[in-house]
Amino acid sequence: MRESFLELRIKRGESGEGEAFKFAGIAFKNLEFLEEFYYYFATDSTNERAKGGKIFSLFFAEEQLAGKGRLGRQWISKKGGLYFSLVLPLLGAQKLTILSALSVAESIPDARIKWPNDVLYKGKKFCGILGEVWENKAILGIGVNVENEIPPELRDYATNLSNLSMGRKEVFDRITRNFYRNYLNLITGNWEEIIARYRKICETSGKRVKIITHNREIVGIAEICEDGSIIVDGKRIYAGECVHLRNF
Ligand code: BT5
Repeated sequence: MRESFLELRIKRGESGEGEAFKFAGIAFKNLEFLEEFYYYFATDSTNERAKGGKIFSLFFAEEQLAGKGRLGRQWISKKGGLYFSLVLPLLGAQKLTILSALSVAESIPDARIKWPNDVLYKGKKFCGILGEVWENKAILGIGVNVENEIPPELRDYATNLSNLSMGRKEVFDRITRNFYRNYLNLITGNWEEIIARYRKICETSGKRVKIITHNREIVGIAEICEDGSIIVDGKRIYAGECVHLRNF
């Protein structure tokens, strides 16, 4: 269902006052491919809005009323966080998701990744990534808890970045800058460099894990493969829930 949300469309080269133009300015500066920036005070989900967008556009919201996680789960998206989705040509959703997680992790000191796409700070999740394929487009949704309060029911495993002195604009600036650098590597065939850095920053590499997929559970030591999939107990897995277990 599409409700009507106030939408501001900013094209490259347009200027104006206010928050929307500040975030748009950062996005246009860092993402050289970007043509259009859509801004919402509130929307259902930037991934949903992005489905109607052109390739090389970005959808940004101050707040999401129906933020989505994977497999129909909810992403709580209160004011104070960053919620945005990029529309890109289809280059393999898995690779783009890996690249996004790496770009976020490289933006925050001491951040780590839990395979495939959770980004952790002090062991707790502060960012989630939702990659979707829609028609001929890859839609990459990135949600980052920056200054938004974490609801009590999530506090055991979720956190925000409020004790780092970085506001939303700085976090957005770093993520988009790193994303563009990594994206150039991807499109120029330099994937090995990305996956090498991903492996280093991914806590799951070499860990004892339990992987839960729709039809099985596998326990063993994890190895991250070249394409971003994982091998556990000799089995290759492309998507699933990953639980880190204690090593013996
Ligand atoms: C994700 O799903 O981690 C993907 C989240 C993607 C969010 C972005 S925001 C911009 C774009 N527009 C959208 O509508 N979505 C994308 P998953 O791995 O399924 O994790 C979801 C689970 O994380 C939930 O079931 C909760 O347990 C937990 N969770 C929900 N909100 C959270 C939050 N704000 N911070 C940390 N954990 C949260």
